Amino acid sequence: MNLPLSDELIAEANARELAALEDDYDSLGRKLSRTGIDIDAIKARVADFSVAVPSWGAGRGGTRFAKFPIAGEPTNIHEKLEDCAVINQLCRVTPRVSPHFPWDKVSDFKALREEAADLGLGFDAVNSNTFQDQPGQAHSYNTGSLSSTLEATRQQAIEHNIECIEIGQQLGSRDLTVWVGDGTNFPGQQDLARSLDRYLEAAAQVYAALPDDWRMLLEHKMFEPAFYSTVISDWGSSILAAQELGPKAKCLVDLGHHAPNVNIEQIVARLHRFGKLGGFHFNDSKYGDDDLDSGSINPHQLFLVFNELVEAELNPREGFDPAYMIDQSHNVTDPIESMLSSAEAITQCYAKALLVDRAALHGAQQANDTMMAFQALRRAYTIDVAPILAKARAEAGGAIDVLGAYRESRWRTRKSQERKAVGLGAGIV
Ligand code: PSV
Ligand code: MN
Repeated sequence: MNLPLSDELIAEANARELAALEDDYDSLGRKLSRTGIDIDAIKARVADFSVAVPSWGAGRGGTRFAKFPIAGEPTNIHEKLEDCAVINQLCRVTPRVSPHFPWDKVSDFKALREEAADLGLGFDAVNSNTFQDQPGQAHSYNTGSLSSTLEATRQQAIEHNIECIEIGQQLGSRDLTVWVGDGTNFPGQQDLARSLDRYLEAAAQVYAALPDDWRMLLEHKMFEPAFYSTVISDWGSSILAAQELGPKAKCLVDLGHHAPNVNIEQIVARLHRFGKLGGFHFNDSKYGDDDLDSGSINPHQLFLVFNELVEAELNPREGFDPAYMIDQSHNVTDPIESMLSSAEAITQCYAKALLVDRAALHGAQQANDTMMAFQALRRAYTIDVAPILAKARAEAGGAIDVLGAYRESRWRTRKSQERKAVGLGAGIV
């Protein structure tokens, strides 16, 4: 393996932090043991946890209005993989990359898989893109894609999704994530029922091309780019479509794709109850699909989502194996730093959810003791689990202080001397 940062740099940085970490870890261990929790057992669960990073998250996303690139940003999938390898080398919880096509298209996917493996990375869900037109494309998606009224356009979208599956097979993926931007901006623009019929009929053809051990993850989104209606607008449409398509179709929850204030943790519980919880796109939002860093606005909601996921782990329904992924747009930070910070926030919420005294919670729920049920969650939420994560990371070869070690490596400055500048213009790629 050929990891991008020097192991010595990480080891030296860790040596400076180790004594304080041991002290904090031991102190937390004593505190947890008073309530019968073995800190090493929690650390082992944390060490097993992982979340994929999106290839498109390695660059500055920009908004509809502008993009402000930084020097040293990756300009192609090879450079994106390098940056993802830096993230995983430091935090050790992001060993897989989720690619997006055609953005990440190369001529030799076998070689790309080997290149990733050499960087300590594998591939996660492949994402199709039928929400933009590409140069030379025969049919525009301006009428939608899988739900377009135009047969040739639907066919093109079906073929693109099938091509993504074929690419994914070469990369070692086993999930196809399908998000369509299909929808309308005006009342009456499309027949709301018939557009769903067309989507279902086309999606069934993609589903039919799935290998036996593959899943199709349906990602819903209530608005943008369509602002009046979207075809797969909410978890209801998503689960109905997944049920109609078959057992390999599951729902993917992107935290930013709901109506404001909706109870996402309840959606998670519902989807799990019906065996349809397939995956997540973690991010945070204040107003809509803001794609802000995970846990930066509402870490408590993230904790409550993980609380449901730990409940789900304890009561698995058929095929419970959600694909965890980050999906963010970094507009004002170094994307590597944002993903390091998000991976930490996500793993912290998982660790806190593991600390919930389930017997106390379930007992209080059964006895209708509202305050004690709430306190069972609150007690876990307020524990600072950072030493558990840092220790698990250091033991796996990662950095105790991920951002400190990253800055010390001067990775971005070094890359700014090697990589060509990315163009201006808006949008994620
Ligand atoms: C759509 O907003 C989305 O969340 C989907 O996951 C896309 O594939 C991704 O963002 C990247 O644009
Ligand atoms: Mn998403």
